[in-house]
Amino acid sequence: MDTKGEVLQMLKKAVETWDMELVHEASQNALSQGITPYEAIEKGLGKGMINISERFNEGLIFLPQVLAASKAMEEGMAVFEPFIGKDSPHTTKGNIVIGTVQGDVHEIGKHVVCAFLRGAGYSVFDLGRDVPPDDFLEAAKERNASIVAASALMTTTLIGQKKIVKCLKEEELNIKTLFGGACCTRKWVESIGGDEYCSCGSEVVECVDRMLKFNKGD
Ligand code: B12
Repeated sequence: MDTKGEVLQMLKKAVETWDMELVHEASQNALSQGITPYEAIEKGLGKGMINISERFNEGLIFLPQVLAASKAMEEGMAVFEPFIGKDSPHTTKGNIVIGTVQGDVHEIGKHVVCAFLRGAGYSVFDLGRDVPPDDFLEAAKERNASIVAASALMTTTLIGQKKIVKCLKEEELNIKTLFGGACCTRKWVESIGGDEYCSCGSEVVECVDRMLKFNKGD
């Protein structure tokens, strides 16, 4: 029987080697060992993706390999998703509209964030990738959202987050904004008048819980 550490390593390796068979084997192994989906995603699959990012940055691998690893990560997440939030309450804690900003197709990190928030009992409406600012606004009104969240992975697309803040402020809607993504920082979010920044999936639930509690106290 593999130890928990070994199974997490297997998940990491499966993404690093974009080995679909290993992704399934390791994911099933994790489930049968009672490893939580959160741990499997953050400490297993996610660690593999971080390693892929580093190797890409160092020029050791190229876009096709990154894409293959991304697919392996998504495949693994799909195995865990049905088990996330199985024990969470059926009543929703609030509606969240999320998407990746216009011009940006990166969405693995956003999927991690969605999975964790759904698991914590929020209703999450994922608009996908390359989403224009107006679409965030319309979806937020339609869904009566408490929070609009947006991911941006590129310096060139960060501006999309600023446009979302502008759109929401123009309509004077009482909706909070939450931003993240590799090139997004707390300083940037403050500079555009956004409400919150969160750097990773494992902290997002705590962050959103805090934001909405603050809302209720208003
Ligand atoms: C995977 C990847 C891709 C995949 C995306 C697949 C997919 N389905 O998403 C593919 C191959 C398609 C791709 C394409 C491109 N990519 Co790319 N890609 C990456 C890479 C290697 C990893 C990103 C990733 O998935 N990480 C794993 C996840 C789990 O982490 P994460 O995204 O950071 O998310 C976590 C947190 O940031 C946070 N978070 C994320 N979103 C949100 C949102 C909210 C609301 C919150 C609260 C938190 C949060 O929580 C997440 C979980 O912990 C990064 C390198 C990097 N260092 O980020 C480059 C990177 C982002 N890509 C880059 C580039 C340039 C491109 C391309 C333009 C390449 C090209 N020349 O064609 C195209 C983009 C086309 C476009 N218009 O968008 C650059 C951006 C440079 C910059 N600073 O502007 C990077 C940084 C690589 C580099 N060093 O050059 N890419």
